[in-house]
Amino acid sequence: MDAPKNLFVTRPALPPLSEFIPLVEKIWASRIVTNFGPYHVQFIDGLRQYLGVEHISLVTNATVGLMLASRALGLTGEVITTPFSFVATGHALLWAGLKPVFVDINPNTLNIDANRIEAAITPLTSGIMAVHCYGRPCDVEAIEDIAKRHNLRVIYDAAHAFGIQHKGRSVLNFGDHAVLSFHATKVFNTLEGGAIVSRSVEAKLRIDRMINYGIVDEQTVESTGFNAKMSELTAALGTVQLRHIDSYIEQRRQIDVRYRQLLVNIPGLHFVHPPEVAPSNYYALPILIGAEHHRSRDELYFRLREHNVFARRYFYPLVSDFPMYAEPQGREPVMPFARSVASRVLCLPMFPDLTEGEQQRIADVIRS
Ligand code: T4K
Repeated sequence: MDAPKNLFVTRPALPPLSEFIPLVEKIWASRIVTNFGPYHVQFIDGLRQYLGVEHISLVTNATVGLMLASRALGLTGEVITTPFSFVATGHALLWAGLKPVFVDINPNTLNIDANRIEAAITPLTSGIMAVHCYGRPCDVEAIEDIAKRHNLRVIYDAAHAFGIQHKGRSVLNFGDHAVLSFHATKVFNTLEGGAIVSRSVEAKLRIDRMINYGIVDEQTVESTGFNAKMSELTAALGTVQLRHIDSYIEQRRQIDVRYRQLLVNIPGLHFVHPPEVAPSNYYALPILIGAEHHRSRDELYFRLREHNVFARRYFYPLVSDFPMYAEPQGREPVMPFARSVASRVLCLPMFPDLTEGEQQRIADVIRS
């Protein structure tokens, strides 16, 4: 008998190739292939409308976006952040020459616990980099209040937060900058890519120069900028993906509903997000495996792998546990909630074309 098909934690949603090819032909004919060409402009317009944000700059990926946003804001010294994220969040700070200071998470939202931020502020703190983990909004009002009172800048790592609304407006409108990822693994993807959302036209202009070596004009360079420009091919793909994003999210919603039916009443298996939490983009399907489950989280992870189901422990280990973040002995941050969640979390396959049969297969392995 053939081995069952590999089911990965995610699979990029791609539009019909026939929709993309005519755009590639136009790019080939025009020879305008990068440096803020017509598809770049068109993609920005589409995103502004879809997301409900004013000022957007396109970048090659979110990691570089986070790094450049930190530089553009002139952050120095220490930046308060969450340990429960993909390693890119911390790495972007290190690349910007900053020291990440890790603060524990709220065990319900898995986002940085705003109530613990003030205790971590020192005279060296210049900013906060918070993550809307799995697309669930941070406590943006509390963070804004703290930032105002302590004169700190705020960057949201919104890699997971495409299309997320908070109290009737885009969550991307909070903070000095919010940074999206359009990586293949994301709800909205352009293979690689990302965007930086700015609060003002001046801030956007600073970012636009920052992603183009700091160039103002042929004779003027205002900052030590970088090259983070999105190519025309990527931007063109983005314009096509925008036509399909609503259906991708709807398919994800249906998968989320089915998982909750298939995995109901399993002792020790808890969904991170209650079903009533809305609106979501259904970026991931994180579950927590507690002591009452008949397997540990890692036993379940390996059991699924034996059946060709490649669930992932996002985010384990904690960012703060990687060697480049090590603190001298006795000065390690104490973060019991983040540590506990990292030891129990498992993200199940979640992508638009996951079939009912495949979901049943995953549920059968978990129950067996
Ligand atoms: N901030 C946060 C909070 C993030 O989660 C991320 C990225 C970033 C910042 C940085 O964003 P970017 O700089 O990437 O724009 C993946 C992604 O590479 C990464 O973008 C993502 N977060 C992270 C959560 O997941 P890996 O190393 O776990 O990916 P990988 O290659 O193991 O892929 C996961 C599964 O996806 C594979 O098992 C199969 C499937 N897959 C993957 C790719 C790349 C495909 O089916 N096709 C593909 O082309 O990091």
